[in-house]
Amino acid sequence: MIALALSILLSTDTLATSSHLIDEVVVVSAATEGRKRSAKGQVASIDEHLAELSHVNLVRRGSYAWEPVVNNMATERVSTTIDGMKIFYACTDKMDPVTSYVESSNLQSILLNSGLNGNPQSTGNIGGSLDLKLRKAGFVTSNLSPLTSHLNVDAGYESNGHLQVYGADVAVSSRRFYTNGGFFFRHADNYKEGGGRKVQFSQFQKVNAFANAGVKLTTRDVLEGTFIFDRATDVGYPALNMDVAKAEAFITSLSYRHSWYEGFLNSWETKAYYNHITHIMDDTKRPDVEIHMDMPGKSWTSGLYSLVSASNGRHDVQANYDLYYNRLFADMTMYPGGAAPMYMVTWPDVGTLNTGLALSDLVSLTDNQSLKVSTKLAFQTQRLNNDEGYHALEVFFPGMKQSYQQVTGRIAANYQFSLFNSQLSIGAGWGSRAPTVTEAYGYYLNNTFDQYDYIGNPRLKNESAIELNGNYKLSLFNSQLSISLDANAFFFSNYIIGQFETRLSPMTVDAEGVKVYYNLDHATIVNTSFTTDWKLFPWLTWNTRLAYAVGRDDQGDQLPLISPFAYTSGLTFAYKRFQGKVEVRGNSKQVNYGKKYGETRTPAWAIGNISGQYMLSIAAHDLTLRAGVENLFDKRYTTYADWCDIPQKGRNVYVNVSLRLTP
Ligand SMILES: [Cu+2]
Repeated sequence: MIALALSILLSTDTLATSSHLIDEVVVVSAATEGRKRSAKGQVASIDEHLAELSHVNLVRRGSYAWEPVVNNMATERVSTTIDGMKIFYACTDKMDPVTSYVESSNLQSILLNSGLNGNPQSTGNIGGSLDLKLRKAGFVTSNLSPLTSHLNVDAGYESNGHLQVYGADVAVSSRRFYTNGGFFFRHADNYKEGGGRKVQFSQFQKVNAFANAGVKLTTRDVLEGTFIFDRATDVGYPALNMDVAKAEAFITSLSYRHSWYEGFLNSWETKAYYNHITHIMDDTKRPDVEIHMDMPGKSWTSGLYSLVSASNGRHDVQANYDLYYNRLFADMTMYPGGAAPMYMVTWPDVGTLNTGLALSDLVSLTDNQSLKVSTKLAFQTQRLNNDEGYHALEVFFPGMKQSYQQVTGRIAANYQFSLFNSQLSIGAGWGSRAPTVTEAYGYYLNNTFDQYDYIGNPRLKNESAIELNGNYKLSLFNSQLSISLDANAFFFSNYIIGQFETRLSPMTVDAEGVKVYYNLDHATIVNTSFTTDWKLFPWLTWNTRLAYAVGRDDQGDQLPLISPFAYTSGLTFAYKRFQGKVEVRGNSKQVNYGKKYGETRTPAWAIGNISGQYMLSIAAHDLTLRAGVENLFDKRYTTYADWCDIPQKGRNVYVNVSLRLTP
């Protein structure tokens, strides 16, 4: 296990991940034996790939752009980066998590660090961090062929919502140079819930183009550039009052890497990046809009990081310095019939300058013991650049400043011990986060989940948490059966959540009232899971996973959006080039739900899925055919994470084909 961890860390071109039990990877493109992967292959959406990670749940507001929740913590407590680049969403209603601005064809894999013990290049947060690893063709390393090239073509169709997916990309590599790039297109109409009723405003369309290139300046020096353009249009959000006319991202980076092939130092990579996001909401297609609104949002981020990796037989050290500047601006214009339009600034052009230093060391103590230690310290300055927005907020917080400084940090250690057929991992950490722009400076942001208008609070203190985690894995019967138990607990101080403010009245028609973000003295979130993986026969594997979580505030009341008891059980068959799977997944009735925070109880549900895959190779070309049925019995159901209880998809039959041509 440790040897594997070291070999992965030492090769700079593969995933820079330790195989500590707290880390998880889902492979997006190209099959890698033994790794998690969506049954739909590379045609699956990013959201479907994320769903394969056991620490991840997804909040749905429609059939597009689901919000990843890690360890039962949403966006505020999760860091998401693209190849180490910081990027911030531009919607005040969380319609566009960062993961919605990439496509499966852009990515090699998604790496999850659970909790506070993150890798230095993912900026880290209390709940965990997701790093989306870009797919780069890479240089030719063998002497057999000086030049290689591939052409990938993907096409997919899903019956429910007539989802169509088309993608094509090319890659060319030599010893000194590589480039790859391609296009991706998705289009879906309204989907049908179980029973056949159409869910209005659940359509979407997305186009994506990407390009990467690398050049070896010397045998030790590499220059790499990446570029992604992503545009979603006509995206419906059945759980919200508005849709999206356009959500567009432009993501680019340039990096320089020096490698050493002997000695303590391995590599030193410095990357500069820039991205911007434009998000335009649209309510013109909704039938009964009382007051039409325009609500655009914008996010710009530029930054750099410089990462040094070093190792000897005992230590694997990484040090990362990072710096970024982000600007977030959103406003709203309301058009009441007959009266003059009303204008307000909802995110007051907040400029955030953040800089930090992170260190990690994976120490091999003995052949069967290792210790991973990581730490980060960051300084942040925020300034409200829009005077109108600043003065509007100042009415509620007299004497508030126009700029704020925060210091955040984290430190964590994880010890892993292997003995014969078992592995034990225990860890502890402390970390803090600064309030988000919405939590600190948001202005009358309507939340359809509890029907309140939310106002930010510039006087919030940083939230912090102590994390304890443990994982035990046991292999039995010559490794044919593996059982693992996983648990983590987060003890928060100054937990940030919206609280009802009786003195204020709402702006949104039909809103229940106004909530302002405050710090709760303490809160607790505990996650547990139990997994078995049993190879019954060489051709048949049985996997089961059970998960249970609890979240409590300082009064002992339930926090909202905490998963009820969840289970998955599946049988995977493999015979020659064929692979098939049948599975059942479901949730128990939501016994503990955040009633105080406007959450309603979700009933129990269970669904069945089947999928199959057939691989064919002709000469050097590969053809993969996949087909399956989701929600086999067309059950009408909604999960605890479905915003405003919008129903999930009914029965869905899908087919897709991936072709890889190697001339
Ligand atoms: Cu939006």
